[in-house]
Amino acid sequence: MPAYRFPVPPASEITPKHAILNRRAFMAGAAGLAVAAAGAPARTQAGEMLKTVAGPFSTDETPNSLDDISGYCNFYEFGTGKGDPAKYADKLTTRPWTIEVGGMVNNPGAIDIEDLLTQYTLEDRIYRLRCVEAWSMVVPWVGIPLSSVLEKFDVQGSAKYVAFETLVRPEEMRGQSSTFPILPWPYVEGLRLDEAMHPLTILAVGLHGEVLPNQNGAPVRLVVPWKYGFKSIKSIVSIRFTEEEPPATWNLQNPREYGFYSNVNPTVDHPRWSQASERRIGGGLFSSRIETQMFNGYGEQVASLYDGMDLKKYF
Ligand SMILES: Nc1nc2c(c(=O)[nH]1)N[C@H]1C(S)=C(S)[C@@H](COP(=O)(O)O)O[C@H]1N2
Ligand SMILES: [Mo]
Repeated sequence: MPAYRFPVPPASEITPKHAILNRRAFMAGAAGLAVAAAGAPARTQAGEMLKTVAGPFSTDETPNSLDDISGYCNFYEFGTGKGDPAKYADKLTTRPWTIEVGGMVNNPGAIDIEDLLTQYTLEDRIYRLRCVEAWSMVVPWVGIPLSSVLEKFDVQGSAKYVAFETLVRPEEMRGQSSTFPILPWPYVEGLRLDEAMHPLTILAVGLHGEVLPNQNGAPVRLVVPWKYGFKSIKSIVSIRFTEEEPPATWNLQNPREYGFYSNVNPTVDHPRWSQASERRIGGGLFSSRIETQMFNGYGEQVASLYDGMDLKKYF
């Protein structure tokens, strides 16, 4: 955790994109070589400031602290406790890292993490994150619209969904080798094509101006802010376009409790608890309870995607 403790740069200090390339060239020099010789642990990536521009759609709510966001996580590959990912995720090696892209595309291929960090404009997007467990945070992500990353693969006209998969590496992900089976691995998720290509949907590579802490899904995770947190799959290694609705981990586990759509909806309760309000993490024991907003507050942007759909049936 302390490895990720860095100040957020004031807007005045955000430098243009060419600067990151210069800085990387520098890192690949003296400092970079020393690190490479030592085996380049994932940790060396942390602490690097990402050069970003202000992206659209940010909420003006105050972001949660880096401690809150990186200390209170759901990432069952590292255990079921909220503190387990922070304790155990530093074992994960995040280089080299590629996402395979295939299925119904004309140009199947792969995305290399270094290309993601250097060949795209990285945007600051402060989004609400609402977990299905009725807590929430405000996270200043650094990300890239998923649509702009996927366009070069040339999606076929008959594709209707996008399927995502997380890494399986039990040697580094202790939850995957637990004697008590936590979930079937890999963790999988899916979106309808229009949801995946919506401008709010991003691949996040950082938060608070730094590369992602491992426990938040390094080196690259999905963020779909109008859906419950479990749709925002972490540490992605595969993206495939499909004609059929793809499997989704929590929906497979318990389809009565977790639907495929999982849009944040205060009027549709979880069978075991209310979804009308949420506890905003931060402020310790006295963290405040606030009303949950339809589509997590992003209704203006996304409500039209669900015109004519019964959201109680397709929850
Ligand atoms: N691979 C994977 N992705 C995952 C999860 C997980 O257990 N494994 N948990 C999900 C849940 S339930 C939530 S609320 C968010 C939490 O993201 P955060 O820990 O970065 O806040 O990640 C989601 N993505
Ligand atoms: Mo969640």
